[in-house]
Amino acid sequence: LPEPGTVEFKDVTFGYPGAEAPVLSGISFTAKPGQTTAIIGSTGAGKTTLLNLIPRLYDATEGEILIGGVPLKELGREAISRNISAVPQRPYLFSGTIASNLRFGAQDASDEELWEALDIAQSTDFVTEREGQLESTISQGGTNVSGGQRQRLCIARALAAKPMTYLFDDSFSALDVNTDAKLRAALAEPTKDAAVIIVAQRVSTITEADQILVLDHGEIVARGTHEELLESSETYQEIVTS
Ligand code: DCP
Ligand code: MG
Repeated sequence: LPEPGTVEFKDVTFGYPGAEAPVLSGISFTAKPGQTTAIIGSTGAGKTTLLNLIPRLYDATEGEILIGGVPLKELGREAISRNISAVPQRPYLFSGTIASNLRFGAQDASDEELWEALDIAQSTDFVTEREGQLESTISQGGTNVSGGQRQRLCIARALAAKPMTYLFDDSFSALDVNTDAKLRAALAEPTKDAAVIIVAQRVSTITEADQILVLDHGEIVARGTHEELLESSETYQEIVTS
């Protein structure tokens, strides 16, 4: 059996209910623990759709997705939410305290563990400055924090759950270059044994990935490291220079 946390797509096709054409076709790849798999492609290519199939927001129309060698459908909801943390493209905070937002998926986390997650997510400063700190209140939808702060709190929430698989959907886009770099460096240690899948718009953020999948109109048109793709893929070259 593959290692726990391994994500395998086997010839996956997916179409939204009622739509004529599939949004994803013939998707096959393996995301291994200890590695970063990046997915890049233009808007509408199907990146978010692909990620959303992993925690079963939707089910594949054809083909199979396995986690640690077990088909998703046999794994059960509870195991899926325990093992996978997803930071969605539009990160969402609930009305409630920062602590309760961070404990979504990590009910047993101590305050100390929450502060550790906040530290990695470059959020210690702004949480410390808020009255009540961990107990300070987030309004519905997180409108009383900035977009970048919301993004970082959702990253901290994902870290607090200590999953085997991390899904980041364009999760670093609202951060300035400096914070982005610090956060990514800090993520290396806590995610070192996990399978990490990162969707990105900017190539600059994924050049170090172990494998990059280039998605175009719902198909993987090229794959490899940054250096390999610069040589082999015109689509990748276009993304790099755009
Ligand atoms: N789509 C749909 N119904 C939804 C979501 C998406 O019909 N509920 C369609 C719109 C696109 C295609 O599926 O044609 C792929 O959408 P994605 O959101 O998966 O695309 P990306 O994530 O790649 O785009 P972006 O980079 O803009 O986030
Ligand atoms: Mg998307």
